[in-house]
Amino acid sequence: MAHAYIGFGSNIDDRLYYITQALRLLLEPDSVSLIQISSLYETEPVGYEEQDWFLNGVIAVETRLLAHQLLILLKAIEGLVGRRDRTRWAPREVDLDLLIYDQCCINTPDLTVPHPEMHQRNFVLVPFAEIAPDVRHPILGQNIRTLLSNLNDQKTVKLIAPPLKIDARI
Ligand code: A4P
Ligand code: MG
Repeated sequence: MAHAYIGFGSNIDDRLYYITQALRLLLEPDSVSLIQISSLYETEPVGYEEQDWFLNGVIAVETRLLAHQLLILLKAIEGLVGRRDRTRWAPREVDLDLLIYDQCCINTPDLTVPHPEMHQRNFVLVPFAEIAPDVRHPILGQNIRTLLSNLNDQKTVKLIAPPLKIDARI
């Protein structure tokens, strides 16, 4: 079994609905089980700034899927939840990013792990540090707590709700 960390985010319409649906679908098959889920954070947009604020969080899972299989599942769920194709960094119904997969370093056209921007983003590191501060970044060699304390990202990340209770059976 592998341990993986997945970032989730949404900044369109009913953000909570999209995130809840996506996480339910992810945990429905036996191949992915939830270990931990962070609180929900409302976050200022990074990159393209003329868009609504996001809801973001991070989950820890245990899975028998290989990293590429997990990515395929994440992309399929984004589609099922209703994500429409737009330009990169555009607003989205739901975005599921594979942040870390064990201590693997993967660099293929479809998949880069660890996620290449995770260590530069408050909206990833704040929820990640809440649930797994001691996880080591396989390339940078520092844990999540240290990456966060060294990060100088001025973007606002506000804690707004406790962890969602996901019932995969509903
Ligand atoms: N891909 C490669 N590696 C990965 C990975 N580790 N996890 C490929 C997920 N996908 C990965 O992704 C484009 C392609 O990346 C996929 O086809 C996959 O094969 P996408 O989700 O379709 O497009 P995107 O999300 O628009 O682009 P990208 O580069 O993934 O952007 P990010 O990094 O996801 O950033 N601000 C706030 N506050 N909160 C946010 O959540 N998100 C973004 C998007 C920008 N600003 C944000 C937020
Ligand atoms: Mg993405």
